[in-house]
Amino acid sequence: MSDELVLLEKTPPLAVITINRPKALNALNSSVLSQLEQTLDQINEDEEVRVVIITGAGEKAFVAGADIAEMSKMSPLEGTNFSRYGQLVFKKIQELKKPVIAAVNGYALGGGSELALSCDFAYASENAKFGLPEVTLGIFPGFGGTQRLPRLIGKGRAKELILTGKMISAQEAYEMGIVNKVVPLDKLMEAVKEVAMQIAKNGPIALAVAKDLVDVGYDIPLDDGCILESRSFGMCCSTEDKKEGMQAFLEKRKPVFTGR
Ligand code: DAK
Repeated sequence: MSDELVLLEKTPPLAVITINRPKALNALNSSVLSQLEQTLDQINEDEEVRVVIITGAGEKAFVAGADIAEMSKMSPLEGTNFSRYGQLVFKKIQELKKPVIAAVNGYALGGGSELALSCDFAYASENAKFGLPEVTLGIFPGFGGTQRLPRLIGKGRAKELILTGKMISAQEAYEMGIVNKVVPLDKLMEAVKEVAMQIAKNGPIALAVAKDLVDVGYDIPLDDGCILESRSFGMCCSTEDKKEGMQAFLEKRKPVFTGR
């Protein structure tokens, strides 16, 4: 197994990012966050990559949270910096120009749940467990969990999870809308790659704009969101991909999108 804390496996049009600290159940320390940020920057500019998948090394954990050993020693200033940096990295995932899917293959706790929440959507294996146990440690979620979870599943259910710190099964997470699909562990990557390939066939500019419109539009009034949608649609009409997509339909062939 590699010493790298974050692995990147590129098989265009897909890229798989693996958090690789299995002995610590892939807990996120400063070094992991920093390598994750560098990997995201690299992928964002890589035109061969159309869809990104994030998963955890091993069969036990996606990510068991922020690194408790590292956090236990932090001064207030270090804690602030760690928090700001984690939020920045997770925002990069949300704002990546390509769709990002979480393949949750085990424990997704604290910062691990927040990592999955910062992706565009998640699939989980049957053994996966979700939870935000921060309050049991005397802290609270700080990588966006108090903000993204209620937007996804509603305030009441989000507060129940955040305030109890309890763990829930993959099936419960599915019923709440935290994950879109639950499959056996040995079928997880296959299922995620299948949906990723379905997405990767589509126009990359349309994907980037649609992802952004959903995220930005969610937090603004409907009328403003619709204006944003119209203007973005106008911009899309100037792309070669729009011309190619419609031409291909009329010529009864598959489109070849270039992202231009
Ligand atoms: N950090 C560091 N090490 C961890 C870890 C974590 N989150 N989770 C597990 N490990 C390590 C264990 O210490 C153990 O190491 P060794 O003893 O072997 O050296 C190894 O991984 C295997 O774990 P266990 O022996 O505990 O394995 P079990 O199967 O018995 O239990 C478990 C699995 C997932 C139930 C258990 O490991 C566990 O409860 N882990 C902690 C889960 C947790 O509480 N996660 C939330 C962490 S707090 C903020 C920003 C972010 C955050 C908060 C604020 N601001 C910006 C304000 C985020 C906070 C968190 O994520």
